[in-house]
Amino acid sequence: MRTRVAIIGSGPSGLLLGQILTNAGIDNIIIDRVGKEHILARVRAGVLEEGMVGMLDRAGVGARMHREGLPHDGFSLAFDGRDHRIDLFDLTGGKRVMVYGQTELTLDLIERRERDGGITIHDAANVTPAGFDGDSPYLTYDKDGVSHRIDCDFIAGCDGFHGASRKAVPEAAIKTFEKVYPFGWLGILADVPPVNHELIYANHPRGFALCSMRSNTRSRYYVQCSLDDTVDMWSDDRFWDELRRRLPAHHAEALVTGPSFEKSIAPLRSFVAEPMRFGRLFLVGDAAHIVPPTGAKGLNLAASDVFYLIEGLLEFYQEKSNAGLDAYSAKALKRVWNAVRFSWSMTTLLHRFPDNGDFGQKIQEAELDYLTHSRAAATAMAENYVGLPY
Ligand code: FAS
Ligand code: PHB
Repeated sequence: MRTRVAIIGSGPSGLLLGQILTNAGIDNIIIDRVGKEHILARVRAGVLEEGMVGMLDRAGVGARMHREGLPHDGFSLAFDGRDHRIDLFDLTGGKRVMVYGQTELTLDLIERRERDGGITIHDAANVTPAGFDGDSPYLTYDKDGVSHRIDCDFIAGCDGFHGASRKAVPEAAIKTFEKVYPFGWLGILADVPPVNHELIYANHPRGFALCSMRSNTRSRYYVQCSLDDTVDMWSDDRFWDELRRRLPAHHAEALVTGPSFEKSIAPLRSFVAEPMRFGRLFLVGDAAHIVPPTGAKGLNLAASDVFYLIEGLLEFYQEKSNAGLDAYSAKALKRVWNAVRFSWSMTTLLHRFPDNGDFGQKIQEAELDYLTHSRAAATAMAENYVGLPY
């Protein structure tokens, strides 16, 4: 087989890149090691920056998001028994975020690709990028006991943190930066109305909690938990009780509970690989960087990576210029590090760290108090939350 751009990974990065390439008439193949059902069963992000909304519109898959998504003009910080709204729309001069589940946008992208007849190879084993240090890169993979090869002009490594792309890069050619946080997020989905019309990020001495949603009838809640915890240690009753204890009383009393239908624990880390380009291999999204979900940046960074890579590929094919591809890594990393910093700062501000002690809790509460009384401080948080420009 031969294509222009071979994309490893059929998550949001790979699907978004593939669709915009297809719309531009640039041939591409997506290959993934799992099936569509597995991809759609993953529950992840929920908050989209305007940049991501724009990229989904550009891909031609924004209709259901605009119909069913929830535009949010603000969120609340809860601490010391009270909460305070961060008015994103006012503080950023009219910007907002869109609440729309990653699962839904992934389905929208998959269905559009299928309608367009785009090639996606699922359940491919041993996907291996090769030859990307020259002008004739290719992939090899196994499927149904047969080995295959795809020759291409470029390889996009959209295969997430545990993927094959970054691992195919010679160790001497890549530098990684990592910080692992000493706790995880226990998340549930339940078909109950959200406790609030906007998100609530809670700092409590017992630990962080987040009240989010997928619709006006489906809630997404998280509590900080120990890395030693397992899902079966957390009954629904224990979860709801702990969430109530971490929220201000008026929210705890209003909380509508019910049976969860999804429950998982995610570890938190900050990770960046530099550079994000190796000859004709480009790392995109989680393959290149991971952020703690506290700042709602992970999925949104995938969109800005795709934006910069698309710029470079269109210039290459339409103007015979390498300038955009040569600029990809530096442009993407500048925005990545800003998001890594913001996600780190939100995580540091809102979570209970084992070695912080009471002094650390008081410092967090002082910073939260400053945030809720200083327009300058709130503006800095707001402009990072809605997303810095591409
Ligand atoms: P993805 O990991 O989504 O997709 C990678 C794809 O590559 C997968 O389909 C995988 O099967 C495939 N793949 C992997 N290895 C392969 C190989 N060797 N060969 C072929 N295919 C391979 N972000 C937020 O903003 N908010 C959140 O609340 C949030 N929660 C998260 C919870 C979890 C448990 C995780 C892991 C991430 C979470 N994220 C969150 C971040 C998440 O949304 C990512 O940013 C987003 O999925 C990035 O998309 P991709 O880069 O496409 O990577
Ligand atoms: C979610 O709805 O899953 C979500 C929202 C905001 C975050 C993290 C996760 O910061």
